[in-house]
Amino acid sequence: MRDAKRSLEERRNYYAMIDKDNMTPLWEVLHALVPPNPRPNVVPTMWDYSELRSTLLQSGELISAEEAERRVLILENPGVRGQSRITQSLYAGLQLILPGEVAPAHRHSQSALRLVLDGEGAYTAVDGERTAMSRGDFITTPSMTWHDHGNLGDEPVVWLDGLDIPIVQFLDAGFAEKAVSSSQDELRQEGDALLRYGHNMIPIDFYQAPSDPTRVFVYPFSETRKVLRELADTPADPWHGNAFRFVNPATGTSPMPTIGAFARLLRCNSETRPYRSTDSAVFVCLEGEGTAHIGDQQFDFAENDVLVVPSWTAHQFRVPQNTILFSFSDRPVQQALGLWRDEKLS
Ligand code: 1HN
Repeated sequence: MRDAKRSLEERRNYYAMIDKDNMTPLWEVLHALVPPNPRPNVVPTMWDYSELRSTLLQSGELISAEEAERRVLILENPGVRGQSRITQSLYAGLQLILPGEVAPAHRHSQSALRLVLDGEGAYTAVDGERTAMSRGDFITTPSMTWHDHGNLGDEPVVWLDGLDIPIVQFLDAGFAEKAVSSSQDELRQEGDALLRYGHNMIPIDFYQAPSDPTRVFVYPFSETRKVLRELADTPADPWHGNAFRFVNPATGTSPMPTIGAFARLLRCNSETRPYRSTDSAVFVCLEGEGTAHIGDQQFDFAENDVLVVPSWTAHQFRVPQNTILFSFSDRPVQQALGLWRDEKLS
């Protein structure tokens, strides 16, 4: 029989030898490379908006939106600090814009969404059209669209940014450029895109591929809320509640190819059954409150709180009142690649 200790030493020497040639043995890492199921580094977590609001407002005294270009506190998942990501594949941050401020126009390969959380009076312009931002509005800024923000009102405005930064980084496919002027010229009147593409009709010769981003760049919360509220007493899915995915109305697919977005109403005194899927998700409470069980952790959440559900982590929600949750994830990427899986438990 061979001496196991000697054989270990032989192996180590061998590894050191091949290391010089930029090689390494697969058998030492195979199980980590190809795990039997997802082993996310990101962890379940929550940001309590009521606790963080004043901290965020303090950043307004530190730097202007103009100087910062975007005055944002990045929400870094505690499992992967230093990587500017909230999940393995997505970035999120809380952006503050004060009255009179402008966040100058630029564009980049990374796709972005905004979910308006706090304050009235701000706008976002996307490719020459402005939209006023109201609480709960879901706004898209697809890849390479020009965008700038401003606050015409008299109160601070805060929204959540979600971007596919880690995906674009992983693929080394990022480009960005600044516009010559900080605010875009208005090319179309406000509301044009929603009228043209978002009311059960689209222009007669307009066709898009399933991966093309939506021209409807604002999904007003007034409309989302109306749907959810008016259907609140209809039968709910035991795992999802009354849950919907946002779509590009011209294709029926995700508004942007890399980020999927969802909204659900969980009925008063209900509990969803445990569920898991391979797309790590970011949830935001827009109305109501409740308790989220995510893996072995429990979070009491209220309006504007931000929660992370890591990939393949069983989670369920319990709510004492009608509660509306917005969420986003990389689901369309996984679905396009044939990787997405989910499981309805118990
Ligand atoms: C960006 O363009 C915005 O337009 C926000 O508001 C956050 C983070 C990284 C790169 C670009 C915005 C961003 C960003």
